[in-house]
Amino acid sequence: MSRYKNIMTLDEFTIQQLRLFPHATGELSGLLRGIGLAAKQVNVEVNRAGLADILGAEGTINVQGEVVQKLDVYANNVFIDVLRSGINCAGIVSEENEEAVIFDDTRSNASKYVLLMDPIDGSGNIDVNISIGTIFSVYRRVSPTGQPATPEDFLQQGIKQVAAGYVIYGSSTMLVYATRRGVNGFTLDNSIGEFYLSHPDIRIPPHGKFYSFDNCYYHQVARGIRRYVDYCMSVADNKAGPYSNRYYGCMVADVHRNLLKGGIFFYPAVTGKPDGKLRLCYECNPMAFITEVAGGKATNGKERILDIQPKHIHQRSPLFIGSAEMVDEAQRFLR
Ligand code: AHM
Ligand code: MG
Repeated sequence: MSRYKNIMTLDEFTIQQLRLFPHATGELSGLLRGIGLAAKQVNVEVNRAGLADILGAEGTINVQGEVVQKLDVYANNVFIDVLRSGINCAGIVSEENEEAVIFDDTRSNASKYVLLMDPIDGSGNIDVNISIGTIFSVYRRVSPTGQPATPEDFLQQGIKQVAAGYVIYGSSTMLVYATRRGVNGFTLDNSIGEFYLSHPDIRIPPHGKFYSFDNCYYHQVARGIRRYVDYCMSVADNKAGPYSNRYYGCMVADVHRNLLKGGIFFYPAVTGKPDGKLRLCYECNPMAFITEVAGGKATNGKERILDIQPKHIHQRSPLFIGSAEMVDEAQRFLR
């Protein structure tokens, strides 16, 4: 029985979803519950991050006699360990690992899913106690089950995602995930360690008042983008504006706010970064999938993000993402 009357936990929700499909095996539900468990473990460590100096710097031995790890390394290990010991994932691609981590044991090889993730997004915020996130993306393998996962399993177009989500470690910790059926947000009740369905069926407003862009790049972007930024700030040209600027240095936090309130986030090509900064497979694609299911849009400026065929697991892509009308508006300036 739920602690809050008529509010489901993450586990209850995934099981309820499973019941809607009589032929479902429960594997995706199990994988999502594993992600929820890993997120709770990371959350505990995120909450202690401010004590890092007391507990010891990276590489030193802490009071428990353990080697202190950087939070992104720690989070990476937690997600890999939890999903490796489960039976619902055949392997993981992570921002922290050069190569895919293939689990290659009998139970994992039998799984039809693989996962891609950025264990800590916005890692520059860790030391200053500002929101950070975890991003994940789930695909059905293209290789046959019963064998180890292959590189092709991880190099699929974003449109093929089965589920995608993020965890935001903020003033509250939330897990938001999307399947084709919808986007749902769960808030962690720290006192009992359960995620509760706090934001059912999230829909992104078609227009909003926020633009999220690192203005330090203003002089390093294409002319069309400069003109679009001018438009965002304009009082005369922009009838709905000027838009307020919000930029946390954590895409998860920016996209999350825009998802709930309406807005646009963009990280375009800048001088020295011809493809921007963000990674296609485990940053742009999952956020694009969530945003599209919620009714928004995501493009690299020329092409829909979810249609891009990845060539390399760590490749980068420019990204314009958010409220549908605002992404369309931005695109008019890019042409
Ligand atoms: P990270 O995964 O190494 O933290 O990098 C991704 C982050 C995004 O969350 C954020 O929007 C961007 O990098 C900030 O970069 P910049 O400082 O160039 O604006
Ligand atoms: Mg990141």
